[in-house]
Amino acid sequence: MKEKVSIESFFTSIEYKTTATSTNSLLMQQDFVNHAAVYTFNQTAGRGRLDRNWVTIPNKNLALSIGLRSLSCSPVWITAALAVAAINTLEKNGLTGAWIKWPNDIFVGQCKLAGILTESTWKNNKIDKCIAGIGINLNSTTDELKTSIPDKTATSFFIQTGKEINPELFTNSLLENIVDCLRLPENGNISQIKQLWLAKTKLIGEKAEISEIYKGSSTISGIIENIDDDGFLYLNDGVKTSKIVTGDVRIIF
Ligand code: BT5
Repeated sequence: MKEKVSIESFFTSIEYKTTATSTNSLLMQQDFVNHAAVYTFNQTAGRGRLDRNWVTIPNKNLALSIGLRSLSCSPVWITAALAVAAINTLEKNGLTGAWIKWPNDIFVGQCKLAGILTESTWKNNKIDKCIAGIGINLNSTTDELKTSIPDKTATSFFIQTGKEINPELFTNSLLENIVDCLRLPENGNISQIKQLWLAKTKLIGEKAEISEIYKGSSTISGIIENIDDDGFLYLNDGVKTSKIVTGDVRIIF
């Protein structure tokens, strides 16, 4: 077991913003040293993958991004570390049953509670900055989410537990868990974080439909067999196994 590292010694800066357009975009523009974190409870132009919108109900939900200069593993496992850390934090605060939906979502049942966006910039064929941002619905109500999010599958900590949570305390605890999880991969060895990730995902062995977003959203369905060390998913459609690079997964319950 590694000795614990405090968030203050891991991050060279932890910045709280009363409002921000997108915490990922903020860190993209900053010339931070080592590791930095930025968070707000009022993100006005949150981004998902493929320029989709990420909605933050003002002062109810968390938008947090971390920026890393040196990586001990590929960005896929940074996303995984954030997801595992988020689930650990939710569990510690009494929300059980949250699970990771590959590649970047946290669900409870069939509803989305959080999403992660990991982006990198490159210099001299090396990653210069890796920015991983997580949006978590904390205290929003069913009505607030229903009126703001088009696909109507969103949920929150409050909806799931019936309890409001102190966003500041949650953020602090999440950052502590993030530091613990980010320190697991060493020299590219991702076995520990992969094991934890696998324990928190429901996907392996499940019947699913996947739309492969970079292939004109063509859809394939079958049984999810595996995820490899590069974070790619393997789906068997009954005839053959295909490698899925990225996509939107729907488990067929
Ligand atoms: C994501 O994209 O789920 C990644 C979201 C990352 C947000 C964080 S917040 C901090 C940082 N700063 C940013 O600007 N972004 C990151 P994707 O898998 O593409 O899912 C986007 C879809 O989720 C949308 O098209 C909606 O259908 C749905 N959605 C949007 N807001 C939601 C919310 N608050 N709760 C649940 N679902 C939501």
